[in-house]
Amino acid sequence: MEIGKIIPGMSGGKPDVLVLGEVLVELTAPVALREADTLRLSCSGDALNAAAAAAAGGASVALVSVVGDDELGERILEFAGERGIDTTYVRRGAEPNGVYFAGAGGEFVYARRGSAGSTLGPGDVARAPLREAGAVVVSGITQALSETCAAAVDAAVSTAGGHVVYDPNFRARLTTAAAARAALERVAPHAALVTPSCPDDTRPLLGTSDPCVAGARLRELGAAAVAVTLGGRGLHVDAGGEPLHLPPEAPPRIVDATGAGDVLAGTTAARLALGDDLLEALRHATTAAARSLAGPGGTGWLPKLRPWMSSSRTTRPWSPSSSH
Ligand code: KDG
Repeated sequence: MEIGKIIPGMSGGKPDVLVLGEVLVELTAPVALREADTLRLSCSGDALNAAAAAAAGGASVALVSVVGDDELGERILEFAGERGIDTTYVRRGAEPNGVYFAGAGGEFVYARRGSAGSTLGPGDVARAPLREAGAVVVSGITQALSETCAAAVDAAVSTAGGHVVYDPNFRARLTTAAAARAALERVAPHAALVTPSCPDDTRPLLGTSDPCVAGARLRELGAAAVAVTLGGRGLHVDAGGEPLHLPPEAPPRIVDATGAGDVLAGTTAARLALGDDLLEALRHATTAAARSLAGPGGTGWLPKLRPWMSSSRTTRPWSPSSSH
């Protein structure tokens, strides 16, 4: 078994952030998929997008994953390395990499069953420094890929020594609402932060499109804090006191919204690991997520974050009308 490339100056050190999950080959059409004859090839997947954002957010980051032992696997490792992600804990597998096709009409088609990434398991987690990392990012997508992936997430969250950041990321093409809800219930008690999107995650997983109710239900399930993402309307934050509304930052321009939630989770994990409090971390993360919309593909545009300077946005107590 060959393990991925080592980033000079970083390997051997303990990463601030570990991100678990599958990296996907991303094929994007400039038109609807049914009409497409040319595709742009890049690399994506929630784990890679979150890891790239965490690195841009100032953290040292390592990916825990499996990629194919082929040319596309090489490309993934190079793509990750160029974004400052340590791939020491990426195993090379005999299976091909998972792929998704994205069309201009918002279509999203997977070819990932039996992929290298879906063979990730508890053994891969055991080789990674889970106890030492300041934060660990896991997602419902990873839990939905295979039994071994679900077991890897269970092992990671119960071993993690730092903040567990969990994005439920419900995907009806990968799992059922009942299975995803059970997966969420296993992780929530370990989570420092859960980042469901409303209503795409909250309706199937929590039976509500109300961010206040979603936040409260996740806290009842054991999450220490919840940041419900409201698309262009910002975040609803419930950390146990009075819930807050964090307004959005205007994106410089909108090129591609894919992966904005991953950028939010990865940046928040980075900032928590580096010592920010939750609201500071989330402010950085909303800035990064808004900027990511200005670039193509799942990783989007990820400039390095500067320390939080803006005083133009304020947090205010949550009221139902404040999200509209
Ligand atoms: O938010 C979109 C991303 O999550 C994207 O990278 C796709 O990882 C993905 C998935 O499995 O749907």
